[in-house]
Amino acid sequence: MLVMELVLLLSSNMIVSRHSFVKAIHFYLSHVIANAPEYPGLFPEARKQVNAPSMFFCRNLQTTTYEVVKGSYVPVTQTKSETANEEKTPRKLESVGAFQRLPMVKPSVDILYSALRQAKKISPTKGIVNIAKRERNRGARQLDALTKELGIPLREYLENFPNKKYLHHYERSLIELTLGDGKYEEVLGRVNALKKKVVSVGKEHASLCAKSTTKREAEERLSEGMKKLEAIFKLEAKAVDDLLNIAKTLRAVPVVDLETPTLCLVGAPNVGKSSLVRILSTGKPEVCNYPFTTRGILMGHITVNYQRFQVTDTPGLLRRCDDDRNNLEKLTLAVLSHLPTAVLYVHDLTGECGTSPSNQYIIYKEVRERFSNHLWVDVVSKCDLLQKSPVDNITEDGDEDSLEMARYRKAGPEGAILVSVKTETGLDELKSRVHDMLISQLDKLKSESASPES
Ligand SMILES: Nc1nc2c(ncn2[C@@H]2O[C@H](COP(=O)(O)OP(=O)(O)OP(=O)(O)O)[C@@H](O)[C@H]2O)c(=O)[nH]1
Ligand SMILES: [Mg+2]
Repeated sequence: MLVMELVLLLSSNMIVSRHSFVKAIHFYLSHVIANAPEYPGLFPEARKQVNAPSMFFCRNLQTTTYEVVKGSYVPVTQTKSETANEEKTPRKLESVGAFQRLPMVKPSVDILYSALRQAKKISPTKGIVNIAKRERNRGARQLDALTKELGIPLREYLENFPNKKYLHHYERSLIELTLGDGKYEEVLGRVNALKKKVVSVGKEHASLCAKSTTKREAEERLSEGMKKLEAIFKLEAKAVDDLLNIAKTLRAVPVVDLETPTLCLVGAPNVGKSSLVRILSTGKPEVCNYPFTTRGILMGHITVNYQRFQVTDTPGLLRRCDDDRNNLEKLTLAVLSHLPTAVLYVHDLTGECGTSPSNQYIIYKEVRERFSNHLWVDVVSKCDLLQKSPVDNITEDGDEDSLEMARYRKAGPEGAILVSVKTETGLDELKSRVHDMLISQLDKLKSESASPES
């Protein structure tokens, strides 16, 4: 680089005096030596300069000023515009509801056969008398039409399926957890590749057809192009059908309104969450005596004094670290992390559900701590089965943690309501506590949306 600068200087007649020539040589040598590790003490000021923009002592040579950007020198003009682009206000995250706006994807066979039908209807431009010309015109137009009919729906899907990074955090998590990590982008990538292939092959064959010299040649090229486009589309058609399934799955995810207070039922698997959702709301989730009956986020509604609230049933949480959690458990954590919910935490101390009270206590402590900013009500379920408490005597000589766990095993966390959906015990108190909490949640949401930060 420096040699080139020197040659440039020498050849451009810009070094007008002997003095400048000597200075140029000095400058060149100083840079070479300053960069040589074996001469650390030489030309200290040049050594300082090697990390600074090159300076030129000849008029008109330096046309732009340079500054350091990300460790390399970039002309200021370029830097400014680039930085301006980078500093553009980041695009706002979408609110929830993006899945309801997904385009309707047609099955790949429908796209293909409708495209073939439309293309075959195309007739040559009127007024062409020469048979060969007319035929090649027809062929090129049909191939062009087929390319468009196949490519346009794909382009529309690509434009209307949102970029995951602009989605609300909750919906982004739902995409990852319900479809699998990277699946969404992978399928869109395949659709994009198919679109590009269709366009390039379609164009190529249309142009070949347009160059035919005889009617027969034009017909052959048309038929060849049609077959090729059909084959290409069929080969990768699964990408379109995968996209259709993605849209179906995402559209089926319950719609959450962020401005409506939401009650979220949380607890270990099989503790009776769904049974309570059925009692408290319009939601009718499946109830079964095995863990992970609830395999997604289910929504119901409660109406109190004309005010509508949402209720979500969630999959159960097991005692394990986050890395080991399955996607169902991660869904529950995503709801708690990204939606403004009040929590109804369900504890089953009967030993029926499959998770021991001690393990439930550990899960509870962790979740309670992690989501300490949520409004919260605890409920001990299946109290019809709790004839005798599992721990009769709480020994006062244990440490504080074990005492707390012993108390938990006896009656759940402090203030928990004991309920049974079988005998209807405690349900009135539960409903009243839930309603109070949802009203408080409503006030909380109102004050948050009124605050300048929000
Ligand atoms: N005896 C009794 N059984 C109950 C009560 N509540 C729920 N059950 C039973 O407990 C089992 C689990 O109930 P679910 O409501 O499906 O529990 P869940 O927490 O939603 O379970 P997952 O969705 O698998 O996490 C079912 O067999 C219910 O009939 C109750 O109050 N008393
Ligand atoms: Mg359930």
